Amino acid sequence: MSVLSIQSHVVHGYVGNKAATFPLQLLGFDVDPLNTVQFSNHTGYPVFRGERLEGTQFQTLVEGLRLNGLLGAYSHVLTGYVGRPSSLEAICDLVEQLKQARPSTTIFVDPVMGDEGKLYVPSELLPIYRDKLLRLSHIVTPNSFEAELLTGAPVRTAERACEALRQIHALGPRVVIITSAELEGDPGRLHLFASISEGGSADGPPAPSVRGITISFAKRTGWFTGTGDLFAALMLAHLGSIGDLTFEGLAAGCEKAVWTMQQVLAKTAEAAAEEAASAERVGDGAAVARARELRIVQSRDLIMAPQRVASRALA
Ligand code: PLP
Ligand code: PXL
Repeated sequence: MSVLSIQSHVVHGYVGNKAATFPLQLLGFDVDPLNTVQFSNHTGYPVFRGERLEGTQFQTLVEGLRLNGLLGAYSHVLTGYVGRPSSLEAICDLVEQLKQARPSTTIFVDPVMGDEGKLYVPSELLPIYRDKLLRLSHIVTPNSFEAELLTGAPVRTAERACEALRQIHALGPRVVIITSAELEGDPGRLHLFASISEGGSADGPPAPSVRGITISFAKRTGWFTGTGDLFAALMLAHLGSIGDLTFEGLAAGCEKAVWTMQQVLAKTAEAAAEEAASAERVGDGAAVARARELRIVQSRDLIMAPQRVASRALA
């Protein structure tokens, strides 16, 4: 199992490829990180420095891989934060090539666009995800804001979440996971909704049979950065190859990934509490951000031995 992981790199801290690579390795995957940006730290710090990869630089790296025959070796492609339309277009071209070189490659797309009502990428990325990359993908993990962007309507009730799952299936992917929706009348909790369209081929039109699950958990996001990136990596590892994936496998994968997220966030919150509070008192924003970095290395034993939370089947 080997993953081409197309995400950001930060020198300090744990977002993007820094959040995804080590957990994937712990779970038995070889990881080839292709870094879409190289920043000093994530953009939630008071300052950051660094550079974004140009579309042409991306293509140069891909060319090197192709000339050595390395593109056919990936069992999975994972895409995360991409800051430029030209890079996302180049990723669509690459995914098409990879699917030709090895049709069984699982294409896992985290359509990173924003959170809590705010876009943090150029708005030109939305039609490229919606009309192009999702069509090429097998598994997608939008948060509720991204699901709203992709479907054009709010996701604030369980009924609407189920409709959004079906609408996103119709854009191409066989598996859709809305990672965290806050529902009307249920503040302080988040809900994951996941579904698989069964019966069709991996690349055929979505089969009419769609089965889903939901998981509810206490809200802790917003406070941490990189949670979505870690979650996508865990999901990829626990779902395995799309060709072998069943409804039962989807449920088990989500239950394990959510359990691990809760453990990592609990460990992070515990370690951060004192440090972040004293940094906040003196108004040191960088120290607060640093205190809240995900404790991924410290969580290695938990990542390697996932337990399961409870899920409920959707009607
Ligand atoms: N926190 C927990 C406990 C989760 O289980 C998940 C995903 O299921 C997340 C955070 C990820 O949420 P987001 O994608 O909004 O960062
Ligand atoms: O986790 C999202 C993310 C990824 N990559 C970089 C970021 C952030 C969020 O701030 O700054 C570089």
